[in-house]
Amino acid sequence: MGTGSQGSAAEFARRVRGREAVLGYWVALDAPPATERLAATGYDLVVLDAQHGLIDDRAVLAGLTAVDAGASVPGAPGAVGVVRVAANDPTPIGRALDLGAAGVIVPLVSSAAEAAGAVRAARYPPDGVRSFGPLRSGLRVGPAPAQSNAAVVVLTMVETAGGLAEVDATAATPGLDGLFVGPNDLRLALGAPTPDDPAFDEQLEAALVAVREACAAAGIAAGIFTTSGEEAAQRLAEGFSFVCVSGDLAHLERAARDELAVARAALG
Ligand code: 3PY
Ligand code: MG
Repeated sequence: MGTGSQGSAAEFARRVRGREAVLGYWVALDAPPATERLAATGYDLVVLDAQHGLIDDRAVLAGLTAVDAGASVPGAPGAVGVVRVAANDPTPIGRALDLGAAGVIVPLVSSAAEAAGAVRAARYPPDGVRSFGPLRSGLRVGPAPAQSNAAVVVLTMVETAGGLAEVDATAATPGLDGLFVGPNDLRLALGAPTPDDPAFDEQLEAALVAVREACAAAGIAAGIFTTSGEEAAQRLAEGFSFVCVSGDLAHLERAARDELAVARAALG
């Protein structure tokens, strides 16, 4: 097993709140044996994407269990499981946490008021409105409500026009641990016709500076989704501390294509 504390929710929260670099892997496929292996490779967190990934409630349960299994592989440094929930709603947020997530990434948050709602959904009273029923998290996150409130990490996504316009107020939301940029949606929100239109690079980079500055002023983590180690390294150098490097589906496709090209080259 890893260091134990390295992979615990409380230790992960300490690192995120200290704005230490944490590196994530993005999982969209419901393939627990692959997720287990990915969790043993050295990433600090594995994100299960329940918004766009093929990840329903049962897959969240299987995926989080797989992350914990991977984190306990001898020699593995230990990763925690985090869920990008389907929506900013207390039900999916509470369920992801009940199923054992160390934290949640909440999509499409467009105002400070919406961010405050996400924070409340993730915390038990008196800090929030989470209902008590920690079916799986009772084994490892907290488990007492106050301990769970302290350990669970909440990041809201900046990926809408409203979210960008209110970025300073949102970053200052009490109890929020970080902002997480969704570059695809954010570029569309800036008016781009496609999520990778280079004509909007400059506007996107300006938005990223605004997010980083808002996070720095509020003393919370600045997070972002990237698609390669190279891009992740660039974002870390710029000051993002919570970076999801790349993901399973992208890697599978890339590796399959690259290996095929190598093999086909022999055919001339
Ligand atoms: C985005 O880029 O919009 C995301 O939500 C990250 O997957
Ligand atoms: Mg998005």
